[in-house]
Amino acid sequence: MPNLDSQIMKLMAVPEEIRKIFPSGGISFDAFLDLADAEMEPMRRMFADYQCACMEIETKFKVLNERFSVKYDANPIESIRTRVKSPESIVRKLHSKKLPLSIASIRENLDDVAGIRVICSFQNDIYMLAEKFLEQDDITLIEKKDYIKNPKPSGYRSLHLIVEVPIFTEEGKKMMRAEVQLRTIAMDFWASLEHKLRYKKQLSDEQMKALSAGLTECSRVTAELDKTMQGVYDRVQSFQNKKS
Ligand code: 0O2
Repeated sequence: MPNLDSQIMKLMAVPEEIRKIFPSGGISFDAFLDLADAEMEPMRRMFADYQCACMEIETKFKVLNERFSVKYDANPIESIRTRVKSPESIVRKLHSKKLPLSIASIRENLDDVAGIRVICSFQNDIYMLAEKFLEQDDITLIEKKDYIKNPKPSGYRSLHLIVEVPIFTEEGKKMMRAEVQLRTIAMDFWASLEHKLRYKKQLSDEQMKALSAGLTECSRVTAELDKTMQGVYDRVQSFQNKKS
């Protein structure tokens, strides 16, 4: 993760047009910069705490992957990515939810400052990993959102787990919230491309509508692909079971 100072420097360079998105009286970039200035050390500690939460959870999934690779001779996890939400994105989210801008408000109101994305080979692996992760006695499930069984209108599919995990620091134990997103390679492929396309600018409503239809169709195709791949995997497993 780039360090906080460099992220704040980046924010300072935000052009005037973007700063204007934040009306006077609401949260502004300048207010964020004031907060960062006044509370630089607590901010640094907060970002470090979220980074630690990402590391704790990433390790838990790495451990599960290792154990399953010994037991089943296959790795359920293709890759894991972690990120701490950027200050800019935090300001935008607080502003869109009309929430106060403070360290306490970030901790209380935002569940996804620490984000962990686990990319799995097959759809069933997602549920198996989620179950084993949530069984761990230091993990508290706050909320589960199953966008695989109930995809979003955009076509977005993933399993989201909002959890609380302890981190052990020189200041003692702290409970941290994090958002874990579990997806297959196909779901990730769709979400990454959709993210890129959706944020292309200067598209008319008609063009946006045409884009939505195409993306919904792509989501349907990737869901079909996941189903077929799971079927192939299940057959391979049954062949192997017959052999042994
Ligand atoms: P980023 O940059 O990925 O962090 P929330 O907005 O979190 O308070 P909400 O809307 O219920 O509450 O959250 P949701 O939709 O369960 O999960 C939000 C995250 O899921 C997003 O984070 C994306 O990462 C992902 N996501 C949700 N819907 C879509 C979608 O339609 N397309 C894509 N590509 N990703 C999606 P952020 O904060 O939006 O962004």
